[in-house]
Amino acid sequence: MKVITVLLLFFYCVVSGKAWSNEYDQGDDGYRLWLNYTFIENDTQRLLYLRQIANVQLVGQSDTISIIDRELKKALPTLLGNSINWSTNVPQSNGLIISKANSTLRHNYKLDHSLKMINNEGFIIKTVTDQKQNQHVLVTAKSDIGLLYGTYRLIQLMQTGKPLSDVNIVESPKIALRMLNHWDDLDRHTERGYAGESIWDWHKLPQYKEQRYFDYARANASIGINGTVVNNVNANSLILTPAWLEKVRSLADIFRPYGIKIYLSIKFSSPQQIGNLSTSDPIDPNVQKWWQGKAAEIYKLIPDFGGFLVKANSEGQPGPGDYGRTHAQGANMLAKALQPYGGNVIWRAFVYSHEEKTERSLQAYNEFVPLDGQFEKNVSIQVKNGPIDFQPREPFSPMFGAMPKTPLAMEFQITQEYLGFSTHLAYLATLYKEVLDADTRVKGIGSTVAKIIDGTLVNKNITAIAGVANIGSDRNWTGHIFGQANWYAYGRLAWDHDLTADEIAQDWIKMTLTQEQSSVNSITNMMMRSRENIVNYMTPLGLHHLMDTGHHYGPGPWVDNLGRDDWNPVYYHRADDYGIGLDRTSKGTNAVSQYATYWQTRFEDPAKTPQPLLLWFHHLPWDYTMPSGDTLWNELVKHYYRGVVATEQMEKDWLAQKNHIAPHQFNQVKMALEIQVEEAKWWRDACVLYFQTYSKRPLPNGLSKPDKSLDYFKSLTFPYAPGQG
Ligand code: GCW
Repeated sequence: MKVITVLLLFFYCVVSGKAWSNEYDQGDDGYRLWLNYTFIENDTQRLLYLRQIANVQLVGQSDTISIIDRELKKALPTLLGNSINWSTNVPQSNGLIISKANSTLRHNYKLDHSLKMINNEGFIIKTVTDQKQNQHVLVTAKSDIGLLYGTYRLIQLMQTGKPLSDVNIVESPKIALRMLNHWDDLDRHTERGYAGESIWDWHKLPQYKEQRYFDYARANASIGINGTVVNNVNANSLILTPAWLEKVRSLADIFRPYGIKIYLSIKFSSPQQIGNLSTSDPIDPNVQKWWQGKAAEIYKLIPDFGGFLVKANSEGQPGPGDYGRTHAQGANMLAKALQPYGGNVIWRAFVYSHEEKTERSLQAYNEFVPLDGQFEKNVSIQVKNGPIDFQPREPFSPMFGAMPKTPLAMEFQITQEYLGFSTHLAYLATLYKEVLDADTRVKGIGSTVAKIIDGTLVNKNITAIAGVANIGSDRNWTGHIFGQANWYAYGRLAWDHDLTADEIAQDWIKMTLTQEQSSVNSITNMMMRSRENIVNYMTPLGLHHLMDTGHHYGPGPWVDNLGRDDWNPVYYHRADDYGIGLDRTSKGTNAVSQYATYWQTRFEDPAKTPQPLLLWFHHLPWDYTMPSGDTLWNELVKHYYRGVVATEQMEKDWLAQKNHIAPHQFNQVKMALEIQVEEAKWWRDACVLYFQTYSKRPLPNGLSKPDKSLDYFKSLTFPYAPGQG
């Protein structure tokens, strides 16, 4: 009897993936990410799927096809709670066919038109009827990788309860290089990483291939990420030595069948550091030869190596500027070394210098825009979404649209350096969308940032997008369960920037947390508001860079003693007895001049500047009248308080989901939210008290006073805060 009960219980757990019987069995701990193939509870939907695809024919032979095979064998029986018939022939009744487009398929199912619309990574998912009147779901593509992407999409449709009865999806990625950038050091420290150590255990590579590397590749492939830069842009030249290249090769071999190319961040001074040369000057023939030799060595090991990512002459990194050469001269020297093999150079535009007296937000544009047209065709310039540095909110970088002859890649930050590390719930798809959809107006209405990076506004050789990864050795990959949503959303948007943040959130929740619709709605709601909450309690109304020194953890608006002006928060908020904000109009730093006329006229005038960016562009008196009729001071304070109230609400909303979420996941988020509520108050109180020393005005009526003093907040130190540079 006992045995039967245990067996039944075991069976139930396996099938439902949802029974948590005791404290050691807490259900999903987050490791599975969105590839959570739980039994589809809805009987009608499940039966429908079973009728449609219980017979599967997978055609082809390659490592990628084997991955598809494994994925389907993992997903289908679990999702459907039933066994599936696998066959090498066309299903004799309704079924699923996965096959590259051959002439029979083209002819039988009239695929020619659809095939013309997809590129090599694209896929078609289509309901078709064969001569015997059987209905099949057909997944087809031009390549095995396309089939893999199509398979993941099919599984996603099922995980999210979408119908397969009349499906007709014809899709290709809108951007060619969809990359993750890991800021991982070779000693496993991760710069701005908050999810444990680096996932790369370099010491044990090349031989020891952790399961996590395969799971990483699988997760990325499932959302269409096809490139990864495995080491920090603050690079260590060791990565290019033979022993390390062997390690890199080992990872590249794992990633290849998942369609992921490996890239490396390189140190510009490598010829001196590891090549025994006396210079790294890009016009020196020996330096050029050294890089050519290095490229040859790399491609021998990794024939599909993606290329180099370069941070040069930025924050102390070496670069062509050390020899009086331009970024173009530096990038082109590397580009030429990679050209014989089809590799790319991705050169970062994140440069600023405090010797340069121009205000920081102008500097990247000033340095790069004059070089437009001078780069080799395999170079793209990677630009951070805003002109400063991944703040909770920034305007779009004026570089987008200003270099029509140069491919510009987007750099987003997925890791939450300035958004509460891995304890604050910040769904970043809303931030990404805000930037991608921003209309630069450089070529009239509709000149969105997305169209500039995907090459539709001006044709580009290379289209690319990068996300600074939030992945680490933590069991749940990203520290915060909701950090997974940002990895996921980044991938989905890199593939298709026309998706909405809302629909991506819903998919992610259904695939990761719960299928219960009321829960999905409530959690979507939390996610959609989460980033704005953070803006409110950290940097409302266009304020920015108020984070504390070095580690960027918590508030430090008072910091004014760092070696460089532009590392000090006071440089950015400029609070004084008169008012607050940085005047970037023509009367101030004139950063507005870098935008198209449409935006110049708006940003120049506080009444026309979008309110969320007000203090980014203007220094305004404390009594400035806001559109609400309130004073600027009152509005500012109210935003801070609103941010806290909304965070408390988010906590309540989460607690109400208890019965719908696996206990382990539920508790992780609950604990993080407790921290977040505390820290939201900390941000609010520290900032309000500090700004009050200038405004000298009382808090608006009805708001309770902070219970700690400004001195208390100033006294806090965090010597071992994670992720420091
Ligand atoms: O956001 C800043 C970070 C640095 C980082 C730099 C960059 C990798 O504080 O840690 O360095 O940007 O993007 O290069």
